[in-house]
Amino acid sequence: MFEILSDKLGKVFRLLGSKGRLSEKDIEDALRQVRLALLEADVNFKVVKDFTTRVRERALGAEVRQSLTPGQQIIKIVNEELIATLGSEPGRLAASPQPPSVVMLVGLQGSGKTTTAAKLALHLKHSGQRLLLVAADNRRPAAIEQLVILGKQLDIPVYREGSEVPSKEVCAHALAEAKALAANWVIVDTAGRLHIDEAMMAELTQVKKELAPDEILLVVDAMTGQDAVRMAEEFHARVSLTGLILTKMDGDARGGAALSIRWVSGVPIKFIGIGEKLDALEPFYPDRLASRILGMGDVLTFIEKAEATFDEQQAKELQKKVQTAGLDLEDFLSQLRTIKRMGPVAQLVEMLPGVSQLAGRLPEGTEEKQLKKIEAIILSMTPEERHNPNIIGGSRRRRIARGSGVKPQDINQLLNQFHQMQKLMKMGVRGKLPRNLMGMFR
Ligand SMILES: Nc1nc2c(ncn2[C@@H]2O[C@H](COP(=O)(O)OP(=O)(O)OP(=O)(O)O)[C@@H](O)[C@H]2O)c(=O)[nH]1
Ligand SMILES: [Mg+2]
Repeated sequence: MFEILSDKLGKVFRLLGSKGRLSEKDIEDALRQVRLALLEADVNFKVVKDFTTRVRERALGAEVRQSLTPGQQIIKIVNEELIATLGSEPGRLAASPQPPSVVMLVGLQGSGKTTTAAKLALHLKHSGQRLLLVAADNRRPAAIEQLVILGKQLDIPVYREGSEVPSKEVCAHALAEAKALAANWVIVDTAGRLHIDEAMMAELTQVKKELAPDEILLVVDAMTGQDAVRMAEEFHARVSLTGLILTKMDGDARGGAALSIRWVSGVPIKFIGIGEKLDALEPFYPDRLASRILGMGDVLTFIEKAEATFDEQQAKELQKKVQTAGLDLEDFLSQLRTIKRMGPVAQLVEMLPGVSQLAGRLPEGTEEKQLKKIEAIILSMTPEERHNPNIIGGSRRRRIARGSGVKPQDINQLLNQFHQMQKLMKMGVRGKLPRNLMGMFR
């Protein structure tokens, strides 16, 4: 969903990262690009305006100017402000102190309420909860059947009555049934309409009164863009929502709804639906979505892992070296060994943005082999060559190739990768660690 936006932001950041010092103009230019990218992604203009104001204030402040890696600092600020826009808290359901906890799902026709009711039930069942699903959509008999079928698939009981019984009564009876079954969560599917209208709101208000739900979640189709945002505002004004579930996040919409809805409506996003299957529901983590949008994949997890392995002192020394003398192949080798200590390369590579695709094309074990090869080459060099690879000419190359059992071209390739990595390292050691890895598999 966020590919285009991700792509555009990636370009802006690469440009920023390639500069040592940033002038005010560099920052303004970058911000203009970020703003355009967000508007093109259909993000609400007020959200864009607010967001860029916050980022500008911080980007022009001391935090960035005093930093040795201003490009990185700006990415960090964008990431943090993006998280703030998405709502800093991860999505969680409020449980009632007196079970059962009641979740009421509302939304327009076709937004995914019935599917989401089943998904949510499965999600809670996985964490050991006892569920009751309630078919309170009596607008058409098929809607009741749909939930009953889903309940059967999941082996979760569904409370239903005939479609002539008013929803309000169905709900009252369902609560009694939940107590009888000792269910601690009740999930209620309600009827949707094509448009918000009085009849719909009146019915929802009645059902709400009957249920006294702990959560009233609006199910919105993320594919509908800014309509979804307006919908959330309107529903919230009428029935006081406690949260949002964005469905069809697996679709190819531009992502504007997801990015605007929290900020505009003030209602937190609690879950996202990412497919038609019943396990395609995820709790909403603003930080994860932000890093996905910034094209950082699971880099944060990766950096944490790397930091844990890479001892603090070693990292500092390396950073100092990069800023003064530059990095040599000895450092490259020690970094390589650190990476090896971090575990199976394939698993690490999967966490890296863009690389997982590449890794998918490599035959199993290739990365490890590649690492061994690089290690052999560097070990066949003299300390002088490792420190200053520029002196490696034709005859030295042949000698190293013989010593490590590779072709002279392999040495060229390694040296090219090393130069690329050197450039990246100059932009900041820690944040760029994952990219160094990438360089080696190119
Ligand atoms: N790709 C995708 N499809 C979804 C998702 N959630 C729901 N759907 C599909 O959206 C369609 C409508 O889903 P329903 O759950 O029937 O929607 P509803 O809100 O209950 O609809 P009404 O009861 O008619 O108001 C179905 O085809 C679902 O499979 C999702 O996260 N991703
Ligand atoms: Mg339905």
